[in-house]
Amino acid sequence: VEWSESERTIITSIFSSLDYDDIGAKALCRCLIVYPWTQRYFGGYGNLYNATAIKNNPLIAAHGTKVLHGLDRAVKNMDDIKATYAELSVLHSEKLHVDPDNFKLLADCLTVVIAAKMGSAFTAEIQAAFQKFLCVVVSALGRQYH
Ligand code: HEG
Repeated sequence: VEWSESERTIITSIFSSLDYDDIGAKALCRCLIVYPWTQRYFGGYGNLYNATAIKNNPLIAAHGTKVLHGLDRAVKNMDDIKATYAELSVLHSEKLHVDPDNFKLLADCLTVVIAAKMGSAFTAEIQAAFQKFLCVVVSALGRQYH
């Protein structure tokens, strides 16, 4: 994957001003509410009974933060995201048995949450760079499935 200087700047600047706790929790909550079948992987996380329960669940919020911090590694290794995520891909495939289609669903929820946060500052150019970045992440996380 080739990155232009402007794409690199956009990705770095989005992540440098990110509130990981807020955005991470909101993105994961949105995924669990909009695509309820994704709840199946969080059986040990307590009450996910409805949208309010999901939004008030501290374990979900903490996991959202963890997932978002997982993206830091891609930001720091933009030229080799595939290798960066080889191990995390194996974990999601062989240990967690997460259907790789779900990576795209969570990525789309993250885009919506960032867009809502940034408002009119989330221009088409920024959206294009951000979605390209997430697309490479999703592809890398799906690489070790067979
Ligand atoms: Mg995953 C664990 C990152 C999508 C379900 N996920 C993790 C961990 C990271 C991570 C960093 C911790 C790994 C470790 O303990 O070593 N996840 C991550 C990213 C993305 C993603 C970057 C995509 C953007 N995860 C994802 C999706 C699901 C999922 C879509 C399910 C719908 N992840 C999942 C579960 C765990 C992790 C169930 C284990 C949680 C636990 O141990 O409590």
